[in-house]
Amino acid sequence: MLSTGEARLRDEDPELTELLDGEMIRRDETLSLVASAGVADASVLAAGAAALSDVTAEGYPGARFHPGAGPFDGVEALARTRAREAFGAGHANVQPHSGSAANLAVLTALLPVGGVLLGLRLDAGGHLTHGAPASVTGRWFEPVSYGVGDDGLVDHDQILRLAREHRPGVIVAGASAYPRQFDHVRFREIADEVGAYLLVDISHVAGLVAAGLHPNPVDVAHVTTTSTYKQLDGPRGGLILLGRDHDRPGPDGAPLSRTIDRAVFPGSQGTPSPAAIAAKARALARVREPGFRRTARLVLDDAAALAAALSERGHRLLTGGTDTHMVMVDLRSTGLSGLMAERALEECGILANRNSVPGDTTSPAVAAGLRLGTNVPARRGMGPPEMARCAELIDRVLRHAARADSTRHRLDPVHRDEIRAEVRALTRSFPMPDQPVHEGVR
Ligand code: DSN
Repeated sequence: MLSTGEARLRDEDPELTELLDGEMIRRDETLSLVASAGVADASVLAAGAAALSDVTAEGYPGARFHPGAGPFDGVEALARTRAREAFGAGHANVQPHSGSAANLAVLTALLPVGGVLLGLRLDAGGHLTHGAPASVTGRWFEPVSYGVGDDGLVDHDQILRLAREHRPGVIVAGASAYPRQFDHVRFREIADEVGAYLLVDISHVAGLVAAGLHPNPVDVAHVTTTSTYKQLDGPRGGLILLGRDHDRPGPDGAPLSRTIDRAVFPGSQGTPSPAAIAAKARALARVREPGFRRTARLVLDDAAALAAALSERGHRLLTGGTDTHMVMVDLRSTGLSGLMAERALEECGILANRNSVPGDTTSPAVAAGLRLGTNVPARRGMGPPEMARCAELIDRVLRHAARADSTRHRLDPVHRDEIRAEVRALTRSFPMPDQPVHEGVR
């Protein structure tokens, strides 16, 4: 039974419907190992598609700049409560439109223009919004970056040395492409020694944190940020969480929570997205359910199995393995760039994105590494045996790609079709979790 909206979409806009149906098929038939990808729960999508799409209400619950926000006030208050409960936070702001928007708001709250920002370098796994030159955070602020040691691990001695030398106003712990846990307590000690604020960005591991399978930084950091779509099975969006420091005075003398809220609205965003906040509220309730924790456990087990199987096949992994959902492959000894590997895998129905690795001399658009993650396979119910199978398929693709025609970089069609069929058989055995599907697609 189609909803009125879906039926009209299908009748009135076949061109768009065909593209959307194509996406449903693509999701089903490809094996996504994109580390930043997740799967929004069907109930999350339903909450985000509800009537709140039409609400315009700047401000916060009980203090709006538009009338008619009663039900939305209740939804935002619920989302804030659930965010606090999910992460043991003293204060939560659920309005950021993304993790990047959350980081930008926090940095503008804590740092003056030109203030020193110490974060992980992009090629060592840092995020654009941690002070990368291409980001506004690298231009408004004075970025200083730390890297990793020869073992691939964050080097706390280097961070301390840089912090003493440059006296940052904010130190960022967290990454987009780093497969290990951060030592939040060590970071806070360094921040306290130099009088910096500590921002921990848990976008990539928020589900593991919520499930209690990864250290929770909320009470250690001054401020913690996350996106909601990677591991929380939520909508596109961001969260800002404050722990035991939420009431202490911020840089402007007001309580830190108020300073952060003002930096989101009116500081860097106008009207929030009420429908997205409803979807966040739903996702934040799900993280407390046993099924969510079981999947988070599987995410970790799958990543460990994938890393072990790739290592056994001779692939070089950054840091030698993983203790998150992420596995980083260093391709420098294979003759393949990250771009070549990504394209060859995609030809076979396997999705994983190219990524810079420490000391990379190629551009980020080419990159010498490949980033894998297990959020999506775990949500499909794939376990360690399937991860061993994935490693075998990836290994075959990369070996064929390394021997491929060096000018065209195309796989032999026979090999490609053979592997693609095996990928299809695997994905057919583990369908995507229940989500709204356009009639006639399956
Ligand atoms: N931060 C980007 C990533 O990790 O892929 C997108 O969320």
